[in-house]
Amino acid sequence: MRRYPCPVPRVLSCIQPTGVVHLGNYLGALRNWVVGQHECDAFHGIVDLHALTVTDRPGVLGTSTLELAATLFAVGLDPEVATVFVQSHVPEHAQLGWVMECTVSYGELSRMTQFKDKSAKREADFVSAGLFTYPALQAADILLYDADEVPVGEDQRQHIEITRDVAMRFNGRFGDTFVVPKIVTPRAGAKVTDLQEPTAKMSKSSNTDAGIVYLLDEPAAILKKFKRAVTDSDGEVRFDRAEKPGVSNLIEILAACTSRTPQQVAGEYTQYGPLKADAGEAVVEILAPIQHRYHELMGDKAELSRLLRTGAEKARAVASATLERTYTNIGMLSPE
Ligand code: ATP
Ligand code: LTN
Repeated sequence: MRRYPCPVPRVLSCIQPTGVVHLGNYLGALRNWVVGQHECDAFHGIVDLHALTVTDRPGVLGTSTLELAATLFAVGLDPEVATVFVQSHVPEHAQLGWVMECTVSYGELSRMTQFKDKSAKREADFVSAGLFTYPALQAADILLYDADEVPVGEDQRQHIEITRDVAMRFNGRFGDTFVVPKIVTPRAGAKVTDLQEPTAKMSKSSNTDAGIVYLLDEPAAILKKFKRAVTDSDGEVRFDRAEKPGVSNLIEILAACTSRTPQQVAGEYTQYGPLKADAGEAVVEILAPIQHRYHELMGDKAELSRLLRTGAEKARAVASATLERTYTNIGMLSPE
């Protein structure tokens, strides 16, 4: 078990460097990570090894990893406070990942809905074995850091459950080694839907750009996307996700950007035009300092690399102790 208990819970969450970060990622998740770093011992990994499960083009993964790192720092993750690291910079992930592959069963992996969905979507495409064993690597990400809590959305619940199961199985076989993490429902972030298709969530993998607000979109593009947002024809401003998904999405975005409740915002508008314009302006305003900081960071790659090196060193200090404990508890022959 962890030797030195922390006074605050250790919380870990990771993000894949695939696709471009959008407003849904920010308002729904990243903004909470920024608040959370001051309340707990926060670890955030950019999981480039996980992205390998669906990457087959050379030369793109490093760039998207760097861009995602700049984004995480730009939204406010403070490298002095939180531990932000790139997964492949901490070789213990791959090493413990193998141990986890030998602890999880084929049957358990076969039941993962993410694997079933993603492999079905890839149809005739190549389905790597890594896509199948992905949850074993994810378990390693979590267990390496003695994480007490893992805040994830509903889609990741199964992967955290499997992590708990393999941790308990390993502890049962080889003695107390891993902290069994709790799944925590993240503080409610805004749910952001596609501006063109307001019943679908805003998603990196959606097929049109017009409905997605990217974190790095220019102000004019953002305002245009809001101006063209799909609403409905009854003309009444009311917060009602089921009946009025488009209008409610605009209300929720504006509320999230201005720290108000959707009901407060809804009460202030009678027409769609001003609601769209104000939601667009509020997003432009909230993204401006983030974009400024992002471009500053991307202009100083040496500094960005330094921040990631510091993160990787902090991460390795914890991860290497856990891996060593794991090998010792199994009773593997030490090279010394
Ligand atoms: P994909 O389309 O490939 O599933 P995604 O855009 O959903 O990607 P993820 O990388 O799966 O993004 O998620 C990163 C984080 O952002 C997760 O915590 C997820 O819950 C959150 N998130 C993603 N989309 C939204 C959204 N539209 N509204 C609120 N939160 C979101
Ligand atoms: N599978 C997750 C990303 C992820 C993760 C993790 C999340 C990889 N390792 C560890 C929490 C903890 C996803 O697809 N969003």
